[in-house]
Amino acid sequence: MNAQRDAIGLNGTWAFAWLGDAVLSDVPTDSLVFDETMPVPGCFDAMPRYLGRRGVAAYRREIAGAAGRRSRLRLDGVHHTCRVVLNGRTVGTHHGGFVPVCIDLGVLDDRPHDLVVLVDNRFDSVSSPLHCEYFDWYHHGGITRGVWLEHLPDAYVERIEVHTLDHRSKAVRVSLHTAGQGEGDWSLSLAGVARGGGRCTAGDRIDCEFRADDLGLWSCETPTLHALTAAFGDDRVALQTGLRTIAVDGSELLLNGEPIRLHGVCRHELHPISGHAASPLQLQQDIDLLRELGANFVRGSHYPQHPAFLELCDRNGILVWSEGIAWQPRVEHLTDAGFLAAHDRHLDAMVHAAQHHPCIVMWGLFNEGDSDAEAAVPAYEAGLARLRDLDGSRPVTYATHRPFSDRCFALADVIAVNTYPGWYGSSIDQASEQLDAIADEFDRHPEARGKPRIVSEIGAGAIYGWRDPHGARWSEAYQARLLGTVLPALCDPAGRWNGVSIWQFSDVRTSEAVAKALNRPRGFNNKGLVDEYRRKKDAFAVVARAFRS
Ligand code: ADA
Repeated sequence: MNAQRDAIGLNGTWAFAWLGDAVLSDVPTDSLVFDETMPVPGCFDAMPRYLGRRGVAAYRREIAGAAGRRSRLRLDGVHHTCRVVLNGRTVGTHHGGFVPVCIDLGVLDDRPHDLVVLVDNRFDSVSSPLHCEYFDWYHHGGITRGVWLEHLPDAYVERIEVHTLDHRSKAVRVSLHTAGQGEGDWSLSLAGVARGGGRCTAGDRIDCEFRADDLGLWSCETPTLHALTAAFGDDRVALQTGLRTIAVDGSELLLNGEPIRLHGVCRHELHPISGHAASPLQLQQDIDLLRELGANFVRGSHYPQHPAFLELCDRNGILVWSEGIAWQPRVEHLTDAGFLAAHDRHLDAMVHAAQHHPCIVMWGLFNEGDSDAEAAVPAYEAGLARLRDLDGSRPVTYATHRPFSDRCFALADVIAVNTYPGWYGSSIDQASEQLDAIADEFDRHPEARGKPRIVSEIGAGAIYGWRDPHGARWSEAYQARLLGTVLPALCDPAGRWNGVSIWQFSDVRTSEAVAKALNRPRGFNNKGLVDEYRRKKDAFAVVARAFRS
């Protein structure tokens, strides 16, 4: 699914109909009146006329097939639930956003065919258990990422995995996963060096080793990329990848054998104008700000980031913690078969889509789950094992907010803690001491001791433009002072931490319920270093100094 083949882009203006309270599975698409238009990708509920609305919306356009080929629809993200109808017949359904979904449309002739994508952005713990209203961000709906029409031969390339085995000898293993029906010749080529030529059968996996002596390694300072192409039968795909190893060695995280310190931020993919549907320009603006900050790390909180954002991180040497969607999943979720099955499918889709990106430094799951409850341990065990099975070449982790009672440290390669000293329940004067107490606990803890550790969230709320001479809570000065106090210890190369991802990159809207319960002024989580329009707060310069020191 990560394969980039010649595909027809279906982005643009689609016909649109708002169906409100309709039941997604029952909507008869032949009688719908499409009296509006809507941009794709886009969040319909970020448009002024549908702000805050929840329900079913229908998008429609025509597509054409290609003689003798199967057509496949690829939606890179659709929220939260969708049903795809072709010429009046349902051809697929999908639950859960932030990951790609592919739907087989069968063999179509080259006349116009009627494609309707019905989306539902309501919360439903049964049909869409990974999206819940209580999460601390606003969940938008719509076709939020790109849409593509692929015309596939009978036998085709399904995906490609890249594992750098050794950064010294530059040994790389490329795995070609094939799918469809029949046989075909296969070949792989990395930076112009070709391998293969044998025949294989659709469904086979071909592992091929390259020794790329004269190719540059990928690193944060020199993010060299190389072209990788794969062919199987009449299908050919191309992508960019990089050669680098990531390993945990005792308490160090190593990139190409060298200890690395992670200096970064947690990033939501949210903007007041476009919701979750970031444009290429917005993604580039975020990258430019990250570079200005001197960040070498982004925690994709709390879901897989846009494929184009990962490409930009590849190109700009920014490491990414790619995280499956979750927010404080409780024992009742972590022991629920429906939730766990949906979560497994989500992890598979996340890793399959992004495995070849050199920027991804680790995989993560279950942000702030009930990792201190015995009943939750099997879910952590199974989820982290699944990530390792999907991709054994990267460390796995989860963010805990229970550093003194967590029961799952043994299962993680990197210990990650979310903590808010100086913000929730304490003052800035106590912050450094509180961080030290967590580091002491990790030094003592038999299962956390000796592993790399990062502070995966820390920060303070600041209302953009509130420059209070007293430096009171919610002022820009308070946030700047808090981060200026804690960052020196977190960024000290000889210190007790391997890195930090500040909460958070930009302010984001949260749900009404959370705004009320957690005291969120403006209905926003205001802990951004920039506000929701990416205007810098005072803390931005403080963080840039700490990251560059
Ligand atoms: C948690 C959570 C974040 C955010 C943060 C906060 O740590 O992981 O998503 O809600 O708290 O701002 O309080």
